[in-house]
Amino acid sequence: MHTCTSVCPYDCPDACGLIVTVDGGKAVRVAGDPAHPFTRGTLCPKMAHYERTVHSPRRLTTPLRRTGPKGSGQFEPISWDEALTDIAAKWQKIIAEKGPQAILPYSYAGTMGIVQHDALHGFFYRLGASELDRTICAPAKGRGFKDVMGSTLPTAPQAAQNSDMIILWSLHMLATDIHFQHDVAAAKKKGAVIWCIDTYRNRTADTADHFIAVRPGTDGALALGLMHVLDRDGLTDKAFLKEKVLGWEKLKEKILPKYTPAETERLTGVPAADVVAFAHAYGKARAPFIRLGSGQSRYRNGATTTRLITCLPAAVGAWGKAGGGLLTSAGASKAYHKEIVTHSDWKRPGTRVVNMCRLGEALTQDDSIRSLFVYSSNPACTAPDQNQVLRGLMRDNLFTIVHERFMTDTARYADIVLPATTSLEHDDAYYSYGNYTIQCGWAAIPPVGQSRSNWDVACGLARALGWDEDFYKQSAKDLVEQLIASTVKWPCGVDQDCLRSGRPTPLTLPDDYNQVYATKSGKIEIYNDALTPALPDYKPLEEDKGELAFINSPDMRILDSSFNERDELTNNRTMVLFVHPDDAKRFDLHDGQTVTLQNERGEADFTVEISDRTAPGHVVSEGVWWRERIKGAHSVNVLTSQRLTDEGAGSTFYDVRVDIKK
Ligand SMILES: Nc1nc2c(c(=O)[nH]1)N[C@H]1C(S)=C(S)[C@@H](COP(=O)(O)OP(=O)(O)OC[C@H]3O[C@@H](n4cnc5c(=O)[nH]c(N)nc54)[C@H](O)[C@@H]3O)O[C@H]1N2
Ligand SMILES: Nc1nc2c(c(=O)[nH]1)N[C@H]1C(S)=C(S)[C@@H](COP(=O)(O)OP(=O)(O)OC[C@H]3O[C@@H](n4cnc5c(=O)[nH]c(N)nc54)[C@H](O)[C@@H]3O)O[C@H]1N2
Ligand code: SF4
Ligand SMILES: [Mo]
Repeated sequence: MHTCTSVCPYDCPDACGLIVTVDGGKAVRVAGDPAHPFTRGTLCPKMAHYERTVHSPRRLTTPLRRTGPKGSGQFEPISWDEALTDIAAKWQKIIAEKGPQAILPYSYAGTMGIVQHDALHGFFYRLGASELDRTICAPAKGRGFKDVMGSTLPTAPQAAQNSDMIILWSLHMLATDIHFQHDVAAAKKKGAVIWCIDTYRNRTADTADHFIAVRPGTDGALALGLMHVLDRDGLTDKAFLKEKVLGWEKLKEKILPKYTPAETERLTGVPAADVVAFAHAYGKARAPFIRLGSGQSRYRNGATTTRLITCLPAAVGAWGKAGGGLLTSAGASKAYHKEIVTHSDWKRPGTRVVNMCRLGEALTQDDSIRSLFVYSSNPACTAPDQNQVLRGLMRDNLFTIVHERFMTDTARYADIVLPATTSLEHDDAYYSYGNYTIQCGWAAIPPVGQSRSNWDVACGLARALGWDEDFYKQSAKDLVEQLIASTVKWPCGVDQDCLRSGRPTPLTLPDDYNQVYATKSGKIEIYNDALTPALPDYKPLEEDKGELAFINSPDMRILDSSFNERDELTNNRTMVLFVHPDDAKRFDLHDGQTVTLQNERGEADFTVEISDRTAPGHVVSEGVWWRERIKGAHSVNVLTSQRLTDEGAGSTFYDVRVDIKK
């Protein structure tokens, strides 16, 4: 029995450090690493028993070939050689008949490790396949921040310990960023006041001192209403605005006058008195800190909304005050030269690019895509417009390969399934997008069954296709070594020995990182003439049909579709719908009843829970569940649309209206 360090591989901002106990080639215990500067020795409930995922009886352990109809889940085991030879032969035929762009890779962040995440990117560029625009998460949030701040590094989360006002803005901290709680608690001890801004009162809101409920997609108006009051009541930092900010006077003159507290209330549903109280608290705080999640960005106005919220710290000069600032996504990935793995230089100009939010459309509008290779993602569950995605996956002339750890909703539709390793079985280099830590995770146990890593699959496919590139003769470990070496470019240096040892490696930030602004003008750009409009204004959502707004928030027990494999985490209580008592009366609904929500894309069944956590006119359901976990097998993504955001071409998962089926 021995212990070793590792990293949580999931698409979670915390990127926790793990201590893994290994006995006889098996992981028997997983704990949080006390030496990790953000994990601080605790894990979330999902990862507390990661060994149950790693050694789950549900693990795929051999390649499979489909024997029944698509989607039936009927397969027979085959060898890796047969699987790779079969894939290469079918692809060569498709390429000869239709060209390489008839092949589409589809992947996201099932693992965040750079090598395994990007392992096949270069392979598909080299093949000449259609490219995938990886937009499913929150590119609109990234763009909205960048519009104002350029490539300035967002504030480190630990800085919030010195804040006197922390705002959890569309961030379900207890589900999605649980370790930030340590910093919030430390600040609270010193007297900080915690605010939470969300569309419904989730369990994170229960931990805050003040809760502001906004109407979905209207936070841009709220930000403008706050700036109106800050200006009106003399609470802006005039010296900071004059010296460090571009465009405040223009915003003040042209945009802010209309956003009176009364108008803000009309647009957002936040009572005018609360708008004023919130603005006064923000304007009077010594060092206010905003931790901005992604919720506000998953609407067609999502980038603009984020852009407007990003103007707030500038208005009060919060940047550069110890404890103040704003954190969207930390910039720790910048420590590595990812191109070592990704090889974007192998892209062929003019290649078709498919937006991953529009997979349903891409597979059904015509049959130009003849093969789909899915890895590190489960689009039959997590992509919007599920009915259209499933129609696409049912196509007889689509050759689908899924590289997975489990028989997911998507794997069920595959022609060939390939078994994937978990993070404890392969080498990788990790970074966090919620704090400034990087770390290597070296394989702790041998692969379970015949599973292979993404990198090994890339090398196997290259061999099967007769490629002789030296690149594919390297091991994942070789690539991790090169990534470690590439960290020399981090401005304050990186302790490479620490990184190589597998221990959590904090990235030192320049002292002035929140006082020097990496924009074209060198100032914070409220006015940005590279954009149309150069001055941001709230863009109301044009309302679709449907009596109710439908909010889908993360569930604490699962992470996107991951952890659905764990029976003990997912049992009971999936697809619960919070309905406000007024709506329950209006639609004659009672607790525990099954209700069907519908819109033009489809319908799904939920169990009603009458609750004042939500507001009248808004219904809420938490989690994206595997189809086998829910009644009727229609998940929330039957209701979501393939519409894209204003900038970044991102997903709009929360921009949904529904009716109750009578
Ligand atoms: N347990 C768990 N952890 C996760 C995930 C998970 O599914 N489960 N997913 C992982 C991934 S991939 C990501 S990207 C992150 C996401 O992490 P977050 O950024 O925290 O999550 P979001 O899904 O954007 O939702 C956050 C909150 O935004 C609220 N919201 C929705 N619309 C609006 C709005 O218009 N205004 C405001 N103010 N709030 C709104 C939702 O109700 C929700 O409470 O979490 C990661 N971690
Ligand atoms: N309705 C609704 N839908 C959503 C969201 C929402 O809030 N609401 N959130 C959206 C967001 S933010 C995101 S990021 C997406 C994420 O959606 P997905 O990309 O589907 O997310 P994950 O559940 O992270 O991972 C998918 C799969 O990767 C597999 N995997 C893990 N490690 C490896 C590996 O090393 N190799 C291979 N080959 N596979 C591996 C896991 O077994 C898992 O089944 O979902 C989106 N969908
Ligand atoms: S909080 Fe996130 S990074 Fe940490 S163990 Fe849980 S899922 Fe992994
Ligand atoms: Mo995400």
